[in-house]
Amino acid sequence: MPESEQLLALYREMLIIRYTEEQLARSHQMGLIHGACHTYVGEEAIATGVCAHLRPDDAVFSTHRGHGHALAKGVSPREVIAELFGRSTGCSEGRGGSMHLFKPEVGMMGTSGIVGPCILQAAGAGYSFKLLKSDQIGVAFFGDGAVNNGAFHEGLNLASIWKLPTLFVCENNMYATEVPFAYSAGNPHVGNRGPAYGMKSLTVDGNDILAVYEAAGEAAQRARGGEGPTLIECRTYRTRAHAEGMRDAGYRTPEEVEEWKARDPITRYNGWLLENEEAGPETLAAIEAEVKEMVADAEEFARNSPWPEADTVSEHVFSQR
Ligand SMILES: Cc1ncc(C[n+]2csc(CCOP(=O)(O)OP(=O)(O)O)c2C)c(N)n1
Repeated sequence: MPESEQLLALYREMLIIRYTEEQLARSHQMGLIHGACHTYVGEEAIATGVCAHLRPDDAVFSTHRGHGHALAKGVSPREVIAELFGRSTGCSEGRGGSMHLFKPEVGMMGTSGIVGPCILQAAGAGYSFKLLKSDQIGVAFFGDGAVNNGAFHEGLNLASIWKLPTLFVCENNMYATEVPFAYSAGNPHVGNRGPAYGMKSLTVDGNDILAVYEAAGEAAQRARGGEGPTLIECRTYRTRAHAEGMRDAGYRTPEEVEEWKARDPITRYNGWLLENEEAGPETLAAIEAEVKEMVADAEEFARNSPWPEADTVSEHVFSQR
């Protein structure tokens, strides 16, 4: 069980992700976001619980639904929102948008519009760390839509035979765009695929921050201790449409969405903190107010930030090193 201070830090981090995503959804409706915007609403416990065990020199490789990963890994709401607004103050200087959130200084090695390769990149990072004999770890976040991609097989097998310090975190939200995982997978479980690769595997309730925290802590410790990779399946649900502006009907029922909203990870954790007397309502309300203000400030900062200068267009195209 985390210490009291850490319990509240987890709550705060989930709120940073939630409020940033809700702000981004509003900004998208206002036409401020250029390019796609896939929000992480409903899945906040996963990035929060995993990244709580990571250091800035650990490497995270993410997906198209990656704002939460970037925020939990230490990219600020200002840098994330400004990046989606295409402004020069964004973490990728406004050149990438939602699917190119990079900040190597804190180990955020990129979100990506391509489903699957983050699994191989995280295995590659694990291989580098092993060669360097460091205790850093590589982490891949990916959806259920990635696990029947060849990258999953190749990445997990390689990590297993070379005992790479890598965490493979599957965010199984039951759908890949509008395709139910139960339809596209002969084996509709992810967690039980680990043993097929000779790999430790865990399946957790991805809407339970403490369950994710515990599983990720165990996996991170194994990786740092040279015991190899772990596959973690986190069962969860996205409660907004696949991407902002997309229709959200025909492939799932409103009742199913409501059922999952009732299992909201933040509301649930709020109740747990109160019930277990880890915090009083005033403390939690103060955290909420502080985070709301932080996100409002980030939006204003982003909106007032300059666009990249046109004559810098060819910068950052080739590495100077
Ligand atoms: C290699 C590749 N194939 C297909 C797509 C189109 N695509 C974009 S998002 C998506 C669904 C991904 O589902 P999942 O991995 O479960 O993540 P989720 O959106 O549910 O978080 C697909 C198929 C893509 N971006 N890349």
